[in-house]
Amino acid sequence: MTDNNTLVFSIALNGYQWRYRNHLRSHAQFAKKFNYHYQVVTKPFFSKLGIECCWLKLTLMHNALLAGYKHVIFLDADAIVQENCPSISSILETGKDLYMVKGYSNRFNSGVMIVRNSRKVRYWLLKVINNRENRVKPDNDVGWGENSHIIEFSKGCSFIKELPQVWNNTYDINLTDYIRHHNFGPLRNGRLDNLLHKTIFCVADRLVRINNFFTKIQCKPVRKDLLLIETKQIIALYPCFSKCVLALAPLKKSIISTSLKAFKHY
Ligand SMILES: [Mn+2]
Repeated sequence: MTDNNTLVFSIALNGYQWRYRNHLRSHAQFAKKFNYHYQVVTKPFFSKLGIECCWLKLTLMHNALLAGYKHVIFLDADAIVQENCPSISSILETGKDLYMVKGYSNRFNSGVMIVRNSRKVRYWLLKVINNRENRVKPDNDVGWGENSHIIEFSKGCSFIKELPQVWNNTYDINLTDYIRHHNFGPLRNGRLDNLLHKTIFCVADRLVRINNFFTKIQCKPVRKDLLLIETKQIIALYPCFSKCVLALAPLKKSIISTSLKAFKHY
């Protein structure tokens, strides 16, 4: 079965474009196989958000849903889609709009997110984004990025479905999986690989600190809305986040304007 109203996207900034090029190629092949629309975001090459650029996955996903995609699949740049990965039609269930897998700490991992467009899920995404400055409970904290908030706000959500580990395998080296995610878990075991990832991670973090330092000494106002600024820049560069290329039924204008009002809180 093919679905031409589905978007597969990934974000690869701060050197991930180069480091994970083979992983990104596997995303494109998967999308092509099922006739999904595919977009990898590789610009701006360096994000001023540094390691916090992962929040862009949520703002861009929200925009793609507003643009009218029926389904949106987000894949972390360090996730590789295997050739045996089936179409998402095999997992979709009535009443379930967000599909994720739990990692080795038994908490949801946001490296693979499959979304069915609904008012509920769009509202939920905005809620998570708008709470990004607020602390999460220690049990839900993973230390950085948006994953902690995803874990916190997933609790008690009836429209979220936990998928089997094959859809985002972060720790079982022997599993015949569909998507293998080389995050900080046991699947990333090469010393050189770890070093490379750490270097990219630290450089991105330092660049942001240096930039913030110069902003301070130049007495420029700190741009708290950097996430919104970069989201807008990316939307201008990549039309699929503002206009569904193959949309059959774009969302009604009234829904879009309501959601855009909520966006102002970014
Ligand atoms: Mn990852």
